[in-house]
Amino acid sequence: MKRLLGQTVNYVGSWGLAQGALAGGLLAAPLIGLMYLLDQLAKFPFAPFAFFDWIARVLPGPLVTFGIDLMIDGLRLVGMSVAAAAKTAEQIGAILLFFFLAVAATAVFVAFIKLRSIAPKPTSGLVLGAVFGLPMALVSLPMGQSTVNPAIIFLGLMLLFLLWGVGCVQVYRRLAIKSDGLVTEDEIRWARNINRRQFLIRMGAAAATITVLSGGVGGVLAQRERRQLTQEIAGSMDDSAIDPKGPFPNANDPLMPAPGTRPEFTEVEDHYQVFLRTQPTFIDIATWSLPITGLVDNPLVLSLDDIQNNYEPRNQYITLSCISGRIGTDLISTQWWTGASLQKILADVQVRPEARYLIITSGDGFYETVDLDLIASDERIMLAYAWDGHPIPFDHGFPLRIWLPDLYGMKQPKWITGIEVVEEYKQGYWVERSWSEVAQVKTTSVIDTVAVKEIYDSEGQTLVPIGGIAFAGGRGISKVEVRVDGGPWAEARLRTPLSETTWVIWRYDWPFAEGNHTFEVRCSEADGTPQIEEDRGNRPSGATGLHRRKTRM
Ligand SMILES: Nc1nc2c(c(=O)[nH]1)N[C@H]1C(S)=C(S)[C@@H](COP(=O)(O)O)O[C@H]1N2
Ligand SMILES: [Mo]
Repeated sequence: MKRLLGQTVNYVGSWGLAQGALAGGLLAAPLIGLMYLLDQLAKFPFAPFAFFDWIARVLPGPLVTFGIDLMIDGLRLVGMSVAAAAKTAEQIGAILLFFFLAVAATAVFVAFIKLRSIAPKPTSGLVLGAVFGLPMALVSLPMGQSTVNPAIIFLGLMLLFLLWGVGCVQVYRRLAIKSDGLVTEDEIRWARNINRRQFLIRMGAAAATITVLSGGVGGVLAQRERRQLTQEIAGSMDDSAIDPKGPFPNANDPLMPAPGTRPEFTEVEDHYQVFLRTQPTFIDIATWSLPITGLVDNPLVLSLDDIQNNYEPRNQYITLSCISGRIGTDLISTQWWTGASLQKILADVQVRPEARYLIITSGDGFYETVDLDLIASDERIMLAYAWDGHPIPFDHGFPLRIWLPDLYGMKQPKWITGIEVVEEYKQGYWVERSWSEVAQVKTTSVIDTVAVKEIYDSEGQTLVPIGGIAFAGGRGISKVEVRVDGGPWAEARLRTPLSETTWVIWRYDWPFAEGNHTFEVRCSEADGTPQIEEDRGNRPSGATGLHRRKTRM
């Protein structure tokens, strides 16, 4: 009981917290929806993603990795493709996190009020909105890609948060204050007209309507923008100058992959994606150029045209893989890359003798260091601008990314915005977060399929096609072996790879036997070095161990 304005106010005892949380959650949904709409309309930073990205950047590396691991394990547990679902899961996680923080903020606010026995005035919601919104807005501001004045963005976001706070307190008051304790004439009239359940239903319906409408319109706008950007990117470059990949170099190989083996060539839209932010980075080609500065005698600022036209294009079938992949990974894909040899470009900037490294920076805040000796030793290292004969899609690094044979993706910046030639070594983004400094691809082999349904008879035997991939970075594969139920290793047949830097498709036709069986695969590098069989997790240097598949037949 508390005297306020000469009237008695009576709060529903322990229900207050839950009702505060309910109010916070009820209004957090439309808040999220409206922020999403503003993001699509005027490129406002979307606070749930911006906040999530901020956390991922400032938290200690092991904690971030732990979070990512948890998510990947979760996806695998429910049998989802990590390559396809990871970003979506992350985005949903970011929105849920924001939602629960909003709920928690409201509950804490209510707890504070109850503790102090204050009867909240509607305007006290401004405090709630400011306390929750201010850090969110401040963290979000630098994440936006908007051309709108940052002050306007800040005010716009704060306005939404303040409205949310005021709304929360209003809803809370309506839910938590017993009607006999209402304060103003207005409230008493209000309470007479609708009861608490009706109020909740109406509020819920209104909140849901705003959420669905703003989310839906935002979604449509987002799709339209994606199409627009894709078109813009397609028009940013003279595709006709890029070699089409033509027929596959191994088109005549008689060994057909076992049915169910992943495609040997990954279509661009199916290529796995990994990037540190919640959303891909879009680089506006109208204002983009590549400065190469630092310890050079002839600093250059190259346009995309320069890189494409001044240097002999190099084409290469390339398998790229991610160090976070587990045994049996699907964070691995094979594409046709085109770019300019970094050796040739560096020759033009005239690197000084004392220089030892390149520091490559990216539009999303990512960076990596590349040893100049490595570049000098391999002319294939390139700054790539095309995949499958077209500009690299914006999720994959438009307009420019580097390729370093034999290394995991984490060493290979996309969305390159600058190259500095330096003498001092500096750890890259993921290296700072306790991943491997070298990140050389670990040799791995995967059973994609035990094609029980494709069982067939040949020369008096009944055979089951089994197949998959083997990959050893730039070191090549000489042998793949399969073992059934711990028996002897039997050699699989290998299909000629698309290039010396792609995975190899293998196939083993196994004499069928009824029952439960465990299949295992291992491989050897071109020089005979066997795949590491010891089970070791992906961190810090990439997973090792044998891939197994159990099948009942
Ligand atoms: N700028 C930038 N480059 C990046 C990353 C990133 O987050 N930002 N991720 C790296 C990682 S960990 C991998 S595995 C590859 C993935 O490239 P893809 O998404 O085109 O498959 O990009 C690498 N380059
Ligand atoms: Mo990666």
